[in-house]
Amino acid sequence: MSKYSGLPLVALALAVSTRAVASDAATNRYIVHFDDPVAAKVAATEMTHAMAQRGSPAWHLRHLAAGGELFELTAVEAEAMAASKGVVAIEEDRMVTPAGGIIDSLWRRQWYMHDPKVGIDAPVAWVDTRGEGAVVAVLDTGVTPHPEFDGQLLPGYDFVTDAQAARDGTGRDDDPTDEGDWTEPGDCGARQSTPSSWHGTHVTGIVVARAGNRPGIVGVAPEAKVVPVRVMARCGGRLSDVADAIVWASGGEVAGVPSRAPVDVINLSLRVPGACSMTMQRAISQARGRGTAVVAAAGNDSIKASTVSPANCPGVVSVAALARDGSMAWYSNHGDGVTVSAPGGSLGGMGVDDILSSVDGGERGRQRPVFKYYAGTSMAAPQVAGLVALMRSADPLIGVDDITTQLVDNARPLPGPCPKGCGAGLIDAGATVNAVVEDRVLPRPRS
Ligand SMILES: [Ca+2]
Ligand SMILES: [Ca+2]
Repeated sequence: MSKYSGLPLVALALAVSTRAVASDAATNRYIVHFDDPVAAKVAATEMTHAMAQRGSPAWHLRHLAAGGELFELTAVEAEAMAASKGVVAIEEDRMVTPAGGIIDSLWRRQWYMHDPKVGIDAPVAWVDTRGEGAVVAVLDTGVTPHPEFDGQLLPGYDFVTDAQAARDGTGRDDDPTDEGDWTEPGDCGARQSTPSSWHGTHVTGIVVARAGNRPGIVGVAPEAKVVPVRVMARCGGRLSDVADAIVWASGGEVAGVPSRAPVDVINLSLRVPGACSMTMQRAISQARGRGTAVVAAAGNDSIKASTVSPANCPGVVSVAALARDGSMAWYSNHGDGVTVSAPGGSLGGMGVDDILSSVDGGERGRQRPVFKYYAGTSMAAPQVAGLVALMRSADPLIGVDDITTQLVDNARPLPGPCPKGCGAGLIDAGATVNAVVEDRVLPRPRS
């Protein structure tokens, strides 16, 4: 007869599942706290002896540095111990999971982040880093206020020289807010009017939407920062403004604009038909020379990526789009000009098969922050830019060429057909960041 068996059972912070109680022999780990820490070890040893004498599959494992004795116990022994003299609490030694849970309510709709077959496997990368210390410049239509951007943005700039297209009454200025790119019939050579796209807000959310605020989404690099740079407005933007913005974001001098430190990566979800212009190539080469990686959308023209710029500019990581089933998206540019692929959405009328991110709800001007599904290589590229931010966070010294190599070497085989060419395959954030971390520890051989 045990010396504890006759005592009344009083549960003191005892977390015993009903399943554990049902099986007398099953053991679990418990941390036992005694009112007298000095006497605790002695008491623990005595209890172990007592349990051993009555043949219980339970034992004392060790003393915890913060106080408390770790036991392997059956539920019956745990209940008895809870009632023992000098025991003030018994707690289950619970499993702790990395990075906590994701509470953002729209997370499950972000298939592009976590789908086992066609997602980029972002949560695996987050075990190592969520992008702390890395900076991404998004050269786009600007940004609108959104709860997903609270604390996520660094000061940006408006590089749109055309004040009329910009709709803010000024040329260049330090406010990158998107004023809307809606069009009237006849604008931009189109017969019909179009609503504002809030394109830059969508792209920015994919990179850096905050984690842990509900309701909402999570960006690929939620602890990184975005520098919003406005280069497009009504009817698009000028090559000259984009080139200046690339120089500025990468730490170069642009007349009349206060310079900034080079960002880690520039995202260009934009394209112009034709060969890579000297203007674009010079800007991109300078940026890379200052250590800034450049990621560009392959384009949505269903043609060869090598025929649109800046996807075809040397040194650029160009990104094709995959549909929900893992095959090449029907609209995506493709072929030799593609470096890697990322989910871009099916664009088949089913919104849920597209890419969910942040936008404004206004048809013309800004109204309120919302979330919408968009599809395109514009949505695929910022997933790669976000991954580059994770890579730079894991290894701030990784060079622009090694970034491309790691993205290519760690891409997964395409989950679906792409006979026209989708580059090295589907980016794999987990594998890529793991490889960068490994190479950071072990010096990489250089030729
Ligand atoms: Ca302006
Ligand atoms: Ca969020």
